[in-house]
Amino acid sequence: MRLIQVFSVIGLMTLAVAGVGCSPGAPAPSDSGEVTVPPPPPPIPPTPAVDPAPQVPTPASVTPPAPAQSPTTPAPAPAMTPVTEEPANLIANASFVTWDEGQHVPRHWTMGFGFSLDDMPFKLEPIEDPTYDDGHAVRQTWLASDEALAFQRVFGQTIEGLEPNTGYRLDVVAHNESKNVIIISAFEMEDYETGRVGTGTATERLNLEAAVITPSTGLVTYTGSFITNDSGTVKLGARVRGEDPELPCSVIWDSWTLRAVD
Ligand SMILES: [Ca+2]
Repeated sequence: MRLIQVFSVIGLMTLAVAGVGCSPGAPAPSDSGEVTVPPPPPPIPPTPAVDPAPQVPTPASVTPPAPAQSPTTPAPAPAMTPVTEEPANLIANASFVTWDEGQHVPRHWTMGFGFSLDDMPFKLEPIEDPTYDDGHAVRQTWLASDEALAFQRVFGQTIEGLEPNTGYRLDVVAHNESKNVIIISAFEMEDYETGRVGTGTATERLNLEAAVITPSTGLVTYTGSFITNDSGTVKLGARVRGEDPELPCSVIWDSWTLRAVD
């Protein structure tokens, strides 16, 4: 027995020595004392000497030459849907949304210059209703004719910064509840602050009847146009036409829009 054990130990040592240099995963002896050794890896066939393949660029790496363009050829424009941008509305608070506290007229609008509240020939009342653009409108009620009034005293707005000798279009959305015709005129003003009218005769200063507001049963868009004279400051104002209008009468103003015409 002892001899067998000694030989076994020697055999193991021999195998251990023979295993030096092997990978750590060298096989361990099995319980039966036999050692299983994995077969050697098959020999790697020598790589045949092959001439390197010619360097052919792949299609993806080929950069096509840029097309020849003459210096005068404009670059192609990107495909876009043309957008015509409408000029801005030149009237402030055009939809009658903003009223300053304690005021009897919407912000940026004027009326009754020089009158007291008691003797003013017209009055304004705000209307808040989703029927109207931006949910706001204003009802102007005439208690007396304002046809003979100086133009700066009638209801309207003075617009500064207009181009002289330029066409402008006025679109007014309104409901003329009366049986009278209301005229919106454009009138050249010399000065916004003082309300002085422009130079020249009244006829020369009055550009036109910018819009004619005929009686209606609901909201209607009334359109007119005018060409400025020399002044860049114009007042748009509304007056009842006729010497003997049916009074009182009223018009609901929903929005006024003034834009330059190309
Ligand atoms: Ca409105």
